Amino acid sequence: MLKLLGAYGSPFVRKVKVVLDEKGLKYEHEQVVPFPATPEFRKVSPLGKIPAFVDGDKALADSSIICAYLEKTHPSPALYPSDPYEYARALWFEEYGDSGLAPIIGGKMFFNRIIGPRIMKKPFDDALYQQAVEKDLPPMFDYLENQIAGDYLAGGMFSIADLAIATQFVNYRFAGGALDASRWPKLTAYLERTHARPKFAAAIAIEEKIFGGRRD
Ligand SMILES: N[C@@H](CCC(=O)N[C@@H](CS)C(=O)NCC(=O)O)C(=O)O
Repeated sequence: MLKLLGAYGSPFVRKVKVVLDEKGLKYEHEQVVPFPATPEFRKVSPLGKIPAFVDGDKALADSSIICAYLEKTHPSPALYPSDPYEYARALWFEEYGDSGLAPIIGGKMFFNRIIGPRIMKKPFDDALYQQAVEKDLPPMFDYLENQIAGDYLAGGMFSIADLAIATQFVNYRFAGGALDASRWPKLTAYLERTHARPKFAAAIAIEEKIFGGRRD
């Protein structure tokens, strides 16, 4: 049995969930909130972060590693381009989402506005939020706008690149972020298309019930 461990609201857990769903796999999804990570959870995720993943007697942590494993164990449909350069570009966009967008959208916006106040009893820091929206993100959105040439970011196919970028923008929306379609028209249309894919839309719909409403 395959098991995904990690909580709704995490862009990294969502990334793995949509990979599992796109590949049509059956799995159990156990909600694990890592604040704090228990010693039991650290046995499968030594850094104490979500997601973790269990396949029978095998355990893995980190969304990128789990997705790479799933591609090897369940190659169809492929979610990584086969051309070497496009494959590497897909990994680059995955990195851009995970290490570029996530600390800003996740840390300064989503965590700051939603998780901190709701779960950690930490007050919302408006200055930090505005810094993300006004200073940090616009050049990153400019970069992405310039990278979108067709429907997808890499290899002319829906791939891990699109998943890793689009999942961050789900948190952006949950945190109250709005994208200016007149400034970033290609990015706006691209995200609408990607989020409307049936598996992505279904994953978002579940979380919308938890994070889509009132913001503290
Ligand atoms: N590189 C990791 C990042 C995972 C990550 O940062 N997860 C956050 C939640 S979105 C977490 O578990 N944070 C708990 C902590 O840092 O202690 C991945 O891709 O899985």
